[in-house]
Amino acid sequence: MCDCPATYEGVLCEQEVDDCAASPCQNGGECVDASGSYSCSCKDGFSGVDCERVVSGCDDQPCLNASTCVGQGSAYTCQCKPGYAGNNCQQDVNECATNPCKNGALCTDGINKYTCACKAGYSGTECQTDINECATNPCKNGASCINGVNKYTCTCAAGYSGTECQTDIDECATSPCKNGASCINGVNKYTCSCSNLYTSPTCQYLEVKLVPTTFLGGGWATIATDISNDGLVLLMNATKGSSSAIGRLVDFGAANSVTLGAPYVDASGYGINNDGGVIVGSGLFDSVDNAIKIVGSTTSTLDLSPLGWGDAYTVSKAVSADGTAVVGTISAGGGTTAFYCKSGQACREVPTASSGILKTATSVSGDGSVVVGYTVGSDGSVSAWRWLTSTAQGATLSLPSTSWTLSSARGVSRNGLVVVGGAAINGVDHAVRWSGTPLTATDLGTGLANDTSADGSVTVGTDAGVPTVWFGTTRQTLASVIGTNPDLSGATLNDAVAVSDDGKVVAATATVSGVKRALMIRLP
Ligand SMILES: [Ca+2]
Ligand SMILES: [Ca+2]
Ligand SMILES: [Ca+2]
Repeated sequence: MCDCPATYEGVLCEQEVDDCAASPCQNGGECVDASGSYSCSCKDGFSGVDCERVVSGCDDQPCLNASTCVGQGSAYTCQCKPGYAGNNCQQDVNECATNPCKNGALCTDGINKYTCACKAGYSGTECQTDINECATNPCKNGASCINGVNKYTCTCAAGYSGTECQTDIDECATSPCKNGASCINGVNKYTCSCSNLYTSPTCQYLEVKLVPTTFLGGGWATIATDISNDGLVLLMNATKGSSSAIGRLVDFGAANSVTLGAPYVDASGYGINNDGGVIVGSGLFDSVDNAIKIVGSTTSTLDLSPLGWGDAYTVSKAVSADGTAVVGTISAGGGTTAFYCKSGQACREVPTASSGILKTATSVSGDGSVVVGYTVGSDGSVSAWRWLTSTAQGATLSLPSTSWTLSSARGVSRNGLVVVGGAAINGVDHAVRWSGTPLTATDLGTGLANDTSADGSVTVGTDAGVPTVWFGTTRQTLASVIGTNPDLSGATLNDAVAVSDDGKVVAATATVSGVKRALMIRLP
């Protein structure tokens, strides 16, 4: 018996072993025998030494990015993770491709996601939200806020400025207040704190006040006749048809009428005392004008009986600042003379050296001790006089030369030392001031002076219908002193009749739309 090598068999070891005998090839694989071995020729779809293994398309791990491979024989399908695409899931899907980011935001592609980098002013995942910059109420002082892109715009309320309207505009910055007035900055306005010389709103104008056309219900002309020594009360006559009434304008304020006691009907006022508490003039009673004195609300006729002129026309022309002395005229039988009535004394006729057919007392000093006026002679001469009531007789005011004629005294200063009036110089009317010791006439230029301040330094009058002011002997038209004042728009100044003791307030009359209107004027 032969001991055969491993790959042979048979009695004589003549036969090679058939290694395919055991059919090692699976799945239909064909076995090919060899010496001591075999090989399998596999059918399609199988592999391995014995064709034992089914061939798969996934064998080469074609699916990328952690996708799942599903083999179908040699074919395969990749089941991609979210965010990938392609047969082998090799492609990172561009989630930015659909432009998901709004309002100009920058899109950054990620794995199964995108990230939006918003432009300033936007928020939200997709930058879809316009941030409301007004939400924090950045606009101050009542401004309205307009929401913009990455910004806000404030529309300021009037009077404010700045990005956030935080600044109160200084309306005083332009120095709108004139004549040294202080300016108070307000909200969208300023207020000028005027000295009492000037009027609001900008203190640009000297204060003036016309008697309103509504005085006594309207339709009355008003004519200034005097001003109280303290400058607070303007006295005026109001006329309408044949009616006349006394009115006053108090401290540039409201005008009111002076109520007459019975039995007076119509009345006119010509003189007022220091504070306006005493008014003198004439009141109609029994069809005759009577010299009256109004103290407070009491009207009385002056008792002129010692003068013996009977039922004459009598008129009070002026009253002393202290209210105790009244001067005026008595007219009867074609003549007129002047009277002087002092409280506690019988009334007297004014004694003067000059005699004539008309003697008028025009003014009296503060304490009633000095009276001035003028006398018209039967020859047409006119002479000014001044009477110190402590003396027996008044003296004619001297004139410097024979070329001066027709002198008249119209006003006397409170201290009695300065007399103003007029005279004809070479036949031309001139304003005159008598002052000094002895009283000496000074030519103030053409015109007529009506009144002067307490010390005689400020004189008012009229030159050919143009109201005039003299500061000392320097003359100016009243209009030029006032300047262009809107309160006098359309007004033509006619006359300046009186000035306060301090020389600061003038009583005057203007014509507005054909109607006379009294006014107070503040001087600088
Ligand atoms: Ca992606
Ligand atoms: Ca916004
Ligand atoms: Ca302001």
